Amino acid sequence: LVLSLIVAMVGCSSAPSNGEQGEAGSVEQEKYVIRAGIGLNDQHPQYKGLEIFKEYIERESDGRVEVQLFHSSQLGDDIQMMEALQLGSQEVTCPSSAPITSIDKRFMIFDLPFLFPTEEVASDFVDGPLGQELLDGLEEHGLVGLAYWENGYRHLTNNVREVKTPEDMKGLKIRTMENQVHLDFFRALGANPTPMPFGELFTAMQQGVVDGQENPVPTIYLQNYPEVQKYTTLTGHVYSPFVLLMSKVFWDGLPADLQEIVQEAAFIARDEERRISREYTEELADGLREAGMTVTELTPEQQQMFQEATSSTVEKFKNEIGADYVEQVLAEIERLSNR
Ligand code: KDG
Repeated sequence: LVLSLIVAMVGCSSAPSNGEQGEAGSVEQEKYVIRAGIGLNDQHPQYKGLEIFKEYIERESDGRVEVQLFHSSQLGDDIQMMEALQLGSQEVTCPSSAPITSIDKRFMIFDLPFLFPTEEVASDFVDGPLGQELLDGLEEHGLVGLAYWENGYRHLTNNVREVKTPEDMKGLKIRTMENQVHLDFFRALGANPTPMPFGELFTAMQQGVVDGQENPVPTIYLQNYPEVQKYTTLTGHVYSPFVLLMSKVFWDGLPADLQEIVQEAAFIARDEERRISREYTEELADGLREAGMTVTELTPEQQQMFQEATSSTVEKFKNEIGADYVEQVLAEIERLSNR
């Protein structure tokens, strides 16, 4: 009786976690838990993508893998979550490419202003050989790049004045992502950039710590920025991809058949996430107007003024990233644009 009680107690306390087997001596297969955390909230296309990722993995693995989702920086900010992946204490995150530049500065190419003419060219680029090369380079830093999802073209919001030209940017305190190119870009426009994790942004705008920020339309709308911001200018200054990352420690411990399922899930969810993101981008510019914001579209001349005012950033970071590499990237974008 004592022996069977002990066996029962041990059985209860050893809920299988990553890579652990079920009860001793049983033929049960190993169980895995993937904790996936993001900064955006559960209304955003990124979270909808994660729901598809979860559903596919849990179904195809027959319950051998459980995927737990955390939004709104519940597990930390982008940089903290990437570090947790490197340590193996979290399994998945999906930052914008910008904070990844602290790991590999070649990711700065995505922060160069006015680089991608359309979303289609951007996604063809990231899904092509140069995008894959960047993902492959993450492995030596303890990260597996599963796929590029879409954040989209970033636009400016602020609470001080309508911005139509670089002149209107003078002195505005703008939150940027934690990224050198963005800082330089906003300094070149005469603004006063403040890098800050995404999770602190809403309160910073509410309390007037910053006057504004820049993010794609779905984020501006779904994170309720119209409550604390009056003006949106559709600058489209940068195209941000998301990078779906997995901890390499965790990946290496997954059996090959589960690795395959995870990779397939990343691609299936990517296609759907991009579709939803583009749909929301189209619909929600009007949503911003309905929510009381002044939404300003730039004329081609005004757009050109922004481009000229930030051309020094492109020149400066070309050398920092590697001139030959940047030339290769520009040639590929040119090729994809002219197909
Ligand atoms: O979930 C992603 C967010 O954490 C963040 O990357 C969003 O673009 C973003 C920003 O402005 O920080």
